[in-house]
Amino acid sequence: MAERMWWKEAVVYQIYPRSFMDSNGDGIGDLKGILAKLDYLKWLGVDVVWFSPIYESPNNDMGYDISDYRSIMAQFGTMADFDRLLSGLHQREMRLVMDLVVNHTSDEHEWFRQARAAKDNPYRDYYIWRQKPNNWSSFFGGSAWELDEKTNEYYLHLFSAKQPDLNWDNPRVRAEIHDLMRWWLDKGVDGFRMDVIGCISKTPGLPDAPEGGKLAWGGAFFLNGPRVHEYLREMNAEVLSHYDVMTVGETLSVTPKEALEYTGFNRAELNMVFQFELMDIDSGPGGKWDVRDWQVSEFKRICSRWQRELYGRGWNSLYLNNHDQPRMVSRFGQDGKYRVESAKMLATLLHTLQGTPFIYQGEEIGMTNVCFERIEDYRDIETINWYKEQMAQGERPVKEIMRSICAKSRDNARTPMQWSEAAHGGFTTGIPWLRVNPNYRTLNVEQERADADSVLNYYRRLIRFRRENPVVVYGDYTLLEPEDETVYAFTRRLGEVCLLTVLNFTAGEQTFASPSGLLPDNLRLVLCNYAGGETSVGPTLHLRPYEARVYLTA
Ligand code: ISL
Ligand code: CA
Repeated sequence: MAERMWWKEAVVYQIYPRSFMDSNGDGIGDLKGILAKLDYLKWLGVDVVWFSPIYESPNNDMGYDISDYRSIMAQFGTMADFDRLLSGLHQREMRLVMDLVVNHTSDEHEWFRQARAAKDNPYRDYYIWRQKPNNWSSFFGGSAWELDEKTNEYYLHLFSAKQPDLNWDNPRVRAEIHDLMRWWLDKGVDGFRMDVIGCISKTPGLPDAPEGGKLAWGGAFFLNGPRVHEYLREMNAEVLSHYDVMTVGETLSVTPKEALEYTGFNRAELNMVFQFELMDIDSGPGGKWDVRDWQVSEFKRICSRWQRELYGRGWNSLYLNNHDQPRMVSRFGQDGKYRVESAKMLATLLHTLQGTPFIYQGEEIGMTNVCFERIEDYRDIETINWYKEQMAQGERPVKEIMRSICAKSRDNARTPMQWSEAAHGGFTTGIPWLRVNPNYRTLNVEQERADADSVLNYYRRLIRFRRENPVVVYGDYTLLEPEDETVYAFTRRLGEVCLLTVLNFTAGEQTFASPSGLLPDNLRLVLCNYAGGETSVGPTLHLRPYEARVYLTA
């Protein structure tokens, strides 16, 4: 069994503060709003809360463009509010993980103001400058380079032009980052989620991407770059190893082998990373907006590869959605007739795989994608830029563009939390910064709390189940029937204890033939998203649409 650690046993809940709870009617979620909901989080049973960025920011990318790492965004509240929130969490025996966005800053950060003031400014080398841009495209469309008119050079921005990339090859930059991390850790925060941390080291010389013409994807020269592990080991030695914290790095396009280089128990870098293989399952060759069908066998193959390859050597993070991704029930389940069943089915997967589960706000009530009809209702820079680009190209009909946006826009996840059937879902007494999903009248926390069979109460049960059964945290993993295109079934074992999860991924009834001889005969049903159902495992299980069952040795 792997060494026991609190962050392996924890369930994490991600809060997107702008959309969680507004306390003062300005339409923007805030820290006092979160404070008012701490008892809810405690009731739900989560151990750790992660806040998407709450630092001072011009909000070009909703807080992922930070202009001061040591102050709280005025719209969200004050440092005093933050201190109350942190102690409120600690009093309730929950921990807080902060978002650390240090691949880039805002162009309004003091470092960048200095850097662009003159070529010989001491801060110039905090960023990455060239007389001529290379051909890299940015994540948010267009070139990854912006001309700074005053000094007549270009700076690199992998994201928007208001998010200049920091130059991690400069030791002063790294020391500044270590300092600000210590500053938050000394305040008592319990760890960091590190934004695009796999992008911090760029290949020297910043070579052109070979394929493509004018603009091309330069990922080969900045994803898991040459010095990223050196920088993370240094950060661990300088900062992290001196505190009892958890860390999770966001690493785009990592394989399990690369993930082990970040998270291996002997590596002294990070505890876990977010992988994107599963999130890319429905993206075609044209990228995320090029939506394609996926197969259950493929889904199982991806999950199983990560389960197998990290077992005993590193640690998995588990997530099915977040603030950048569509709602899991709309994407991997079904948000119509079987919304409740399929949300619970996916929740069962999330909580019985090996790794640390991350719940994204609203997931626990089965919130769905929103699909606004008009582009004016969207707020996300990535969505808006892509829409404009597509319209300018004029190759695709608007309808088709809006269909992709409906499936993939990050705003699907960012519509306000649905607390009650009051106006705007009880999120605000004012006008919300992003429209509430109109289904809030029948899909909200208040109603689900009162309903014993709700998605919400099922999450509560799953979280408790995971806490009470070490096999879920530390057991090994075996996939059953890999080629089955309808059912995902796997076992987890720890010593004599065996757990069996069986999930129907379809809207039809299915049967599952349990592999004879492989399973102990004293398995008993402990969790199910329907009433009734076979309580022990015979040769054949009959599954209803999106049915989920968990069996455990008696
Ligand atoms: O959102 C994405 C897919 O639609 C990703 O390309 C995303 O930009 C990538 O996962 C990096 O995300 C992180 O860094 C971004 C920020 O916009 C995201 O919100 C954040 O999670 C830049 O800081
Ligand atoms: Ca507010």
